[in-house]
Amino acid sequence: MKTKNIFISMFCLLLAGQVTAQESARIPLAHGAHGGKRTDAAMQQWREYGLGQFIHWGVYAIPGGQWNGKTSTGAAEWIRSSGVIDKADYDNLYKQFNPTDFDASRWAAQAKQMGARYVIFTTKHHDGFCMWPSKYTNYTIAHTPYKRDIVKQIVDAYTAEGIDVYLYFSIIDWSHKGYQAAPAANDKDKARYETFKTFTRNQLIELLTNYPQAKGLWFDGSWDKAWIEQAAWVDDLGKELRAMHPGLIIGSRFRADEFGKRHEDSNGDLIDDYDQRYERNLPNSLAELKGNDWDCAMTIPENQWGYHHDWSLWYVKTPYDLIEMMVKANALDGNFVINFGPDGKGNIRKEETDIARGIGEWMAVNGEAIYGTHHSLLEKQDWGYSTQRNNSIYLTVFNKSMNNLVRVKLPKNADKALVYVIEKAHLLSNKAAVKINGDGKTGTYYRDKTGASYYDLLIPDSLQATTQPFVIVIQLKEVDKKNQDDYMQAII
Ligand code: JFZ
Repeated sequence: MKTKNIFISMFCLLLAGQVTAQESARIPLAHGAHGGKRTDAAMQQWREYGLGQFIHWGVYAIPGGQWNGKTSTGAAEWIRSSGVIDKADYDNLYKQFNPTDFDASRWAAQAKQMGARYVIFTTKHHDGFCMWPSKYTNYTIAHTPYKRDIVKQIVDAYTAEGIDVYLYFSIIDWSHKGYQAAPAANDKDKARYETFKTFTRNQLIELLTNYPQAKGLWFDGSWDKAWIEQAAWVDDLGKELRAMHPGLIIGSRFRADEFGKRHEDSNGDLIDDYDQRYERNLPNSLAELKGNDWDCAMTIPENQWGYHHDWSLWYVKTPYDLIEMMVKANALDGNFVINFGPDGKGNIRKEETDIARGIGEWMAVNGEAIYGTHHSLLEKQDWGYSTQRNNSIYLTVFNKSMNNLVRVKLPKNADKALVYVIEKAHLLSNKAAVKINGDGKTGTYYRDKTGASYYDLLIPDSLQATTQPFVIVIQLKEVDKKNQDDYMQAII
């Protein structure tokens, strides 16, 4: 009896040991992440964008979420599978796609004014309709009354404005006979799926060949089991595309590793160049990001990407809402991308135009706090978010306190002999100096038990009634602690 128990405990110990060893061991992966964070110039440029524009445009813009008096409350670009329109009707919509009002240079000028540094454009959404004249299918812009290549017009107009172009491409393609969401169950389906793989590869090579100015590919719809199963092939395809297009940027929504893990591989490493999981959803801390690059694509109403006639169905974000999200994203080292869904004639709706203008006006004054900045050394504080470039820290204030002070908490210096002090502060909008409570020169400040110090910045009279977030730029200095006229004080 006793020996049996010993045996059992020994067995358990052995098992536990194995589990721990497994947890810490890295799994050798042929198709996981390849290498660490990119340091090349193309990726560096991507990191500095701060703000981008997304455009969802295709034949779904014609119904605009409504058909024969019925309204779909789902995403307008998904109307084909919403039940409000017959699939056959949807599949014939391209015969009437004739966006005669479309003027790519007008859209590009608007994006420029908004402050967007890159655009992501839907070359092909899940329906499979191609906004470029692909030679691999007839379901393209070339076979509409409009005829002209829309992707080319977008690429040319945005590039002319100095806005980098990224091509959105859906792996789901409801128009292709070989497309399947589930893994092939028999040889016939397998053979069909092979035709779809060839088609997908051809189209991607075609896009990079036709539009060499494109900086990257923004993949979508890659969650299908059938696609996930093709990990090795997809990985090879990615390598092929990168080889033909140096600097090409691809997010984490393209491929899975050989164990079917997406975004992060089986070792927890980010697959490809940036994390695409923050869709309509912002992270809350740097810690959860694990140092990875990331973008956040955001809709203006909840989950509407393509044009929808009736925006009264949802809360519509204001420029203020979007500016706050954008600043937060940048304070956490991400890019923020705002989606536009033009209508079937090629017009950007008034609500979106007004939002673009509102954001653009703010960016024209405060863009320095966004472009090329990264998270600051300050922790998150109640007044808003902070970003940093070199020695300048940008405090974007969203919450003004009743006493018109911005209390800034500076971290404890790693060097015990030193403390951080705010050397100078000014308003980004007009460069006017911002007063520091007490005497900024001698560094009167509060310090708490943890060694953190606090400075109060006085909000200038001119801004005390503002309804807009504003930016105060501070410069920190590290000074010898013993020279400091500081005092410990209990503060709220
Ligand atoms: C996809 C599309 O289905 C949608 O139409 C739109 O194009 C959007 C940009 O991408 O939708 C998604 C994709 C991923 C998530 C949510 C919606 N996600 O990871 O949470």
